[in-house]
Amino acid sequence: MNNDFFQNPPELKNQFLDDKILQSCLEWLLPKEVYKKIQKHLEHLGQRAITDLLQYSKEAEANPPRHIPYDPWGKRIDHVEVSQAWKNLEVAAAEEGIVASGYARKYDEYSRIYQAALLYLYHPSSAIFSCPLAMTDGAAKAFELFGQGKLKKKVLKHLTSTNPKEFWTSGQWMTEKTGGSDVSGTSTVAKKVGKNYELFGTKWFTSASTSQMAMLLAKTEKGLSLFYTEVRNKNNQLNKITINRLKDKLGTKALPTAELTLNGTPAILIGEEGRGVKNISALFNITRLYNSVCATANMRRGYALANDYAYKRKAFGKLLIDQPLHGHTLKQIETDVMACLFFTFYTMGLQGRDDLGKAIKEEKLLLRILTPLVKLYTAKKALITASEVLESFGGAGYVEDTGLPFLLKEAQVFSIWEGTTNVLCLDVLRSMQKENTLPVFIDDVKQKIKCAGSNLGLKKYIEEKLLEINKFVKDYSSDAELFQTKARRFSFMLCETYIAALFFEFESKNKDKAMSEIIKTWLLAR
Ligand code: UCC
Repeated sequence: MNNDFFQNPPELKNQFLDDKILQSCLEWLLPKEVYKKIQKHLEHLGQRAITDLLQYSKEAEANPPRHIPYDPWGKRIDHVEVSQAWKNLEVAAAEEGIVASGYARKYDEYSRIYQAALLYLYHPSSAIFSCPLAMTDGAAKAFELFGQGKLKKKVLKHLTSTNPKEFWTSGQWMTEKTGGSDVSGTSTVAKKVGKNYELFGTKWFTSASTSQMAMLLAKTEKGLSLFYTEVRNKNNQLNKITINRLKDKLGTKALPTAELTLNGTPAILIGEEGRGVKNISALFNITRLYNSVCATANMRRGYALANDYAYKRKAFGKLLIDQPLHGHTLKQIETDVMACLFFTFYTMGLQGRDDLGKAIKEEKLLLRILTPLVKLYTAKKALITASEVLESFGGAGYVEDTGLPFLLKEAQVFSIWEGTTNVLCLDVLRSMQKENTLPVFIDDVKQKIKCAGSNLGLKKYIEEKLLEINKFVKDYSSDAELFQTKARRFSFMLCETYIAALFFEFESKNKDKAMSEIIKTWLLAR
């Protein structure tokens, strides 16, 4: 018996050049000249994702943050120590313009698609620094919509800077002990002092406790309202904030998520008083899109590793890739990556149009319903995919130092934070009831299958789904409670109908056989 036997580990290639699905999607969604202009940057980031960023990400994971409540002499300091690697990931995020690209709007309405591509390449090698970036972008959006005067200018300048020395990240402190889904139970109080406020309360889940600022909800006489606070004062001390402890989480280990208490923290009201939930929805609709991009990116990283390994590992006398069932399993993963990528990037494109005020009423409504849909769908798919990816490595997928379990632990968070699957399904119903989004959704799908596509199987599938959706609404909409119990099935049905419609439209323009094969496999699995 040869006891020198070992397996060759999976290797990653340039994460842009190696990703034909991403390239096809960008080719489809972007004008030629825009795609041409951004390719160099994507190639550069695709390379960083397998070199320095990957290394930082591993180091940041191996050196999680530490809360130091007191200095050696007994003074309360609440220092959160983070690794140099985590700091490097922040520098890289600023330099690469992950948030800034969405606001510099160099590529007009296509800037969000460009941003999505950057985030997609950055995220899997970021130790989830993408989380602070999501909240930063959300805060920038909230400021763009509701901010005023000098403060708006100052905050936007920091949040959208590409200079690491100027760049700020923002926290989003919503969750209290009563829970993260039903924020109506928020007990943090805002007391008016002069023109501004002081906040008192405890925030139970505050990701990115090292951010320079945070957006949060607190109660005033008129109800829940949205506030802005700077985490540190001019002397770089916490602004009347006590960090109680850091959370010990399943994954996202490098991310300093804290429980903290506000003891009169100075804050400024953003937007209309008493409209806190509505106003913060502008923020979490952005973080939900980030979540979708990152969930999809996690899937793609898993696929890249599993696929590479399948060309190296032999079992039963053949390479894994030549084992029909294993090869098919990998193809299924690839189809899910493509479905999630197309769904997410298309929705980001709508966000880009909305940012620029170019979205017409119907597009705004479409964006409203697609945002929870894409978030819930990609999050669930990411979890299933991560589990499948680990399995495709056999025992190695279950061993920590292969780095593979990381994919599964990270994937679990996507369906929890920024709205659980159920919360989002109910948001889909909310959007239908309050804003009548479904007719626009259906019209858009119908419009998409009017194009010159030739995939008749796909068209038939979509037409059947549209009938099913209609029947569903007819059967259940008179009984709100019953409709809620069916909301998951309904939401997933909407997602797959929309993905099919996107594929149909894509195929009418793109004749790449490899992409059509993936779409065929996707359809066969329905
Ligand atoms: O903070 C967290 C951790 C941060 C980590 C960030 C990671 C980022 C991703 C990283 C990628 C790698 S976790 C906490 C997350 N929590 C949430 O996301 C909240 C989840 N809960 C919900 O979404 C609920 O559905 C609530 C809070 C919105 C429900 O509250 P209410 O009070 O029952 O809401 P209402 O009364 O139904 O809605 C109040 C208003 C209504 O408008 P008006 O008043 O005009 O009728 C709604 O139509 O808000 C409107 N509204 C929305 N508008 C509610 N949801 C939305 C929406 N999504 N879009 C637009």
